[in-house]
Amino acid sequence: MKRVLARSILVVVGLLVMVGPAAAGGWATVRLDEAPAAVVASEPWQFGFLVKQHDRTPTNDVEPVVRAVHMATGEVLTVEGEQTGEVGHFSAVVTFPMAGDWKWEIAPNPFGPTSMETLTVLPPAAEERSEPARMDRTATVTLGALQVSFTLDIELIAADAAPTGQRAETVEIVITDSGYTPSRLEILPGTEVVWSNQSAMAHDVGSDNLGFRDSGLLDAGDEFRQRFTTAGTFHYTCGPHPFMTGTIVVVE
Ligand SMILES: [Cu+2]
Repeated sequence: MKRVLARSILVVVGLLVMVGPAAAGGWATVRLDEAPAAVVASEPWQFGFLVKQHDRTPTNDVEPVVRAVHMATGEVLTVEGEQTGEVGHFSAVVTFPMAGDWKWEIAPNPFGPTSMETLTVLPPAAEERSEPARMDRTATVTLGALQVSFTLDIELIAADAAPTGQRAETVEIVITDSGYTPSRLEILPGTEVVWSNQSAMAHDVGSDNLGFRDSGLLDAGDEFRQRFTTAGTFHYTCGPHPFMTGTIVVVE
């Protein structure tokens, strides 16, 4: 009899451990004080953010970690947040080592992360010196910028000229509190996917690997658009509610 009782207690303890974080209050959101302005590589960027349990109650009882991944190289950067000011408010300083697109998230441990809108970090401003080597580099950068704006112009003209019927398709995924609908979507390359948050709560769309840019937190009624140009399978998850998952399959 004693042994049976002991085993039952062990089972109960085991269950409690498994539901621990969920029972302790489930989930939290992280919102930046303000949208990032121009963030430049090699320059410290300080920002503040608010952590709210259930997107409602500010809490200091978390250990926020900022995690960023460079989309082209996979380089990872982590920084801890520090509590400052009102309850639930933290700040952090991040210095991105290189320019480019950085996926990033803030995880208010023990709660799951909120993924932030993917950030394009700018290259450091060209230093104005007269050394020949630096002049060369500046010229290359300027040429690159010219090429970019040139390409954009062509795309705009093409979009205007194309008859409606020939425009690339747009497909909608509806976000509700029970998940993404449809949760699995097959599309052709060039299709634009629009996630539309039709729930009363905030959710996000964060690609699991480096598949596509993240949405950042989407409030009720917000949309996030992403065009898929290359074939592949792209899994994504809602940071605050990791049971919400979806898959985009781009078929050739
Ligand atoms: Cu969600």
